[in-house]
Amino acid sequence: MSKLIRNYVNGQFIDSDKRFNNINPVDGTLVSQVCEASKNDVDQAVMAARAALAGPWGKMSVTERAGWLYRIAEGIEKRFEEFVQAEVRDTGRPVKQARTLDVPRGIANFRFFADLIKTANTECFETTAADGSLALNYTIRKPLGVVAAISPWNLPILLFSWKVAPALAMGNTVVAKPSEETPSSAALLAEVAHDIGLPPGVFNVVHGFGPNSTGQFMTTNPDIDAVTFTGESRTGSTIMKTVADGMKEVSFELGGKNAAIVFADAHFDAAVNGVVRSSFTNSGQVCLCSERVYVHRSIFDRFVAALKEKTEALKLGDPMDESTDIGPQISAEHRDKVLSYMKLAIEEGATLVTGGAAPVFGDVRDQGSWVLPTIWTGLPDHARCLREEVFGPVCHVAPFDTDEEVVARANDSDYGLATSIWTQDVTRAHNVARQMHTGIVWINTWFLRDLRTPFGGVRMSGIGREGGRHSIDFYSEITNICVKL
Ligand code: TXE
Repeated sequence: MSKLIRNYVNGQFIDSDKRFNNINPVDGTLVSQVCEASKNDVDQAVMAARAALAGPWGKMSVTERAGWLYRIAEGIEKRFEEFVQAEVRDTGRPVKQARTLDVPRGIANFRFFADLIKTANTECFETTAADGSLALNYTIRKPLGVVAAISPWNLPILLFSWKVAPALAMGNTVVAKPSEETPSSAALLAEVAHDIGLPPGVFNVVHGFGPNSTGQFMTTNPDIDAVTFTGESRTGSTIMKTVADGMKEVSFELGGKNAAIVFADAHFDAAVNGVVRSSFTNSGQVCLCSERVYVHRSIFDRFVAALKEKTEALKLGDPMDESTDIGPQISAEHRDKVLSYMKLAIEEGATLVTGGAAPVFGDVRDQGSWVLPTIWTGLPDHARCLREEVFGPVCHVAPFDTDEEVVARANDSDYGLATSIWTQDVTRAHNVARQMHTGIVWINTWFLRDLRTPFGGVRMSGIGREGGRHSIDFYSEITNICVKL
């Protein structure tokens, strides 16, 4: 029997008459029913979060607060396999990915920010006043207040905890909404918080959709102090307009149309394997995935042939099978969007190297949301398929001749999240890296993350950075205090 997922408001699990279905994209079966939070539920959650700021949570020492984060991490660890199953059922992601990346990172996010706040420092300056006497300028950090955290479906627990953990670490209270497509791991996190006795109102989880639903009720609530959001660029823009009047702080991690650049001197096999990973991990549903691949003309044909061979060897299958590489798309709606780009690519003049359609399994998976990993060549740079984020297992491979040319073409995008560069020439690597208009550049690797480093993009890819001290900066307010001695 499917489970009922309820909202977690002020330390209570609350029901609602309005419910929606959570569907397993592997075969279209029902995973759970989810209570959609009403405007009143969201208002109650924000009020509880506001009240909790004035309670013991707001007066707690850093060490005590860090203790709560460590206990949350332990709580996830104790229910590790339940979190793994929740992630796999909601998304169809391969179980090996949930076990090695998603859930471990969820745990690590809480531990990392608990460690970080214990050593976070502020500034102090000695200033000479006009009369020659000294003054001390020092800063103190305070929580922002009530943080509204809205997260997407592609990396559910990883991105949800990436917002909740630093917000709590800095002493804020949180009203958080997972994507309507992936409510289960956030619901489990609410259970963990409840079971360890986190004070009521500190962490609230509300479920529902965006427009005219829970997401909009959060962003239009005048009593929130900040919004942290990961999702589509257009949604970011809508949220920004919504919160402009109240002058709320925003942190946005949005879409990407990332380039991978493979030079003739790259380690060939490493570059091929790297591009397979960067294009098809999580079935292409990572904001960092490279949908535009530029390969030096001298190795182009060999590279495309090797990429085709490796891509066709990827195993689509039962996500619970440890050998599965590729799961379905998140939903039938998203699969249809990806398939529409596959049709458009051909209309725009692409040559199909592999994929380009939904697979036919001849079993229950035909009720699911699958598409084949797809490679195109031959599109002109202005093609919509090269300018718009598809967010599926697709990449286009184009030849280039010179460094200047490829830098200009890779930068010619409305987005600016990540670039990966493949070369063994250290001077070229650094020269190209510093010219990229993206928030992140990887050289001879992809998606190698250190939680201390800044994460985020430029242009339509976002506003602000998160990670390490950048998260501390976003999730706190600074007051400068000047003392004349
Ligand atoms: O994103 P949305 P969706 C891209 C990807 C994908 C597309 C749509 O191209 O195909 O976005 O995915 C909430 N006010 N990315 O529909 O709509 C929503 O309920 C407040 C890129 O999932 O942006 C969900 O919790 N909230 C990406 C969250 O916002 C609103 C990750 C994301 O939903 C809202 C995912 C509103 N008006 C998709 N509208 C990345 N960059 O990592 C929606 N929401």
